[in-house]
Amino acid sequence: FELETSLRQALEQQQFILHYQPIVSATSLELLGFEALVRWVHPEKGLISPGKFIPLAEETGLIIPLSEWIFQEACSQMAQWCADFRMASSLKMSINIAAYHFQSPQFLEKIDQILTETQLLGKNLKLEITESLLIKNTDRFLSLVPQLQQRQIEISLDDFGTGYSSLNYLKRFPINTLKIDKSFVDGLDYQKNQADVSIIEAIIHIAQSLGMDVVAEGVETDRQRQQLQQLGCEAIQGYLMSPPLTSEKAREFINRQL
Ligand code: G
Ligand code: G
Ligand code: MN
Ligand code: NA
Repeated sequence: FELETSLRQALEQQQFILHYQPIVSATSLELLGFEALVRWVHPEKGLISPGKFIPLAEETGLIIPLSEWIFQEACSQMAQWCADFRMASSLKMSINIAAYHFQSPQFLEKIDQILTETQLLGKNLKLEITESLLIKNTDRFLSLVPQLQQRQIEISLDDFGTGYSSLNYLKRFPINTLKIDKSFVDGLDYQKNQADVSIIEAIIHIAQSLGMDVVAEGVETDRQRQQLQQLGCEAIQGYLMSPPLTSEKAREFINRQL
């Protein structure tokens, strides 16, 4: 509860920041967008990773105001880049969506409000949801989809393959992008694990046949990048290209694209 009090204070005192990790083309390395990743800059403890405080925020209900702040911040940032860089209008900002936030009745209304305020277009936004969120909230998802599509907001399925991936779900749900989990990408190095190669191949085939794109996460070596490219994966994200970056560093990353 001590941490809960400080989490509440952290929100009031704006101790959260977003980092942005580039997502690039596997072939040309051209920038396609960023994934927003939240961090807590604790006055004494320094940077705290979301793995440590998101679960607590979920238990305490603080996840809603925190998620709304994340959404607001990521959209303002993207709108700023769109205003400053011509090429940024083709980029997508991916935001991780927490289950409670997704379930909140004001979810869509709040998105609309933020898009209006920031003047960001829906086509510059992508929502990252996990398989477990999808499976526990299928009705909610299906009722939101037409509204999101109307706004050209896309949806990625995060950590794909690690949860209860049901192929039946994939067929039924209009998801734009599958994010292949790092655990499979790890196995691509040095042919360490033939099973991982086969799984990635299968995921890419399924995605292609259902008209979805694929992003591979946690790409750390050029060998992994090459293999992914050969397997037909169009987009990659990982330390090979860049770790999550501060707003300033992400801006420099965009600048280098020009
Ligand atoms: O960036 P990092 O590796 O520390 O992220 C750890 C976990 O926290 C990841 O599973 C990621 O999806 C989650 N996470 C990071 N940023 C956010 C965020 O803004 N919102 C939510 N809901 N989860 C996040
Ligand atoms: O669960 P999700 O995919 O949203 O979380 C992404 C997490 O993976 C972030 O915490 C990010 O910091 C981390 N990450 C991104 N690229 C790499 C990478 O190449 N290697 C490792 N080990 N972690 C990465
Ligand atoms: Mn993610
Ligand atoms: Na992931």
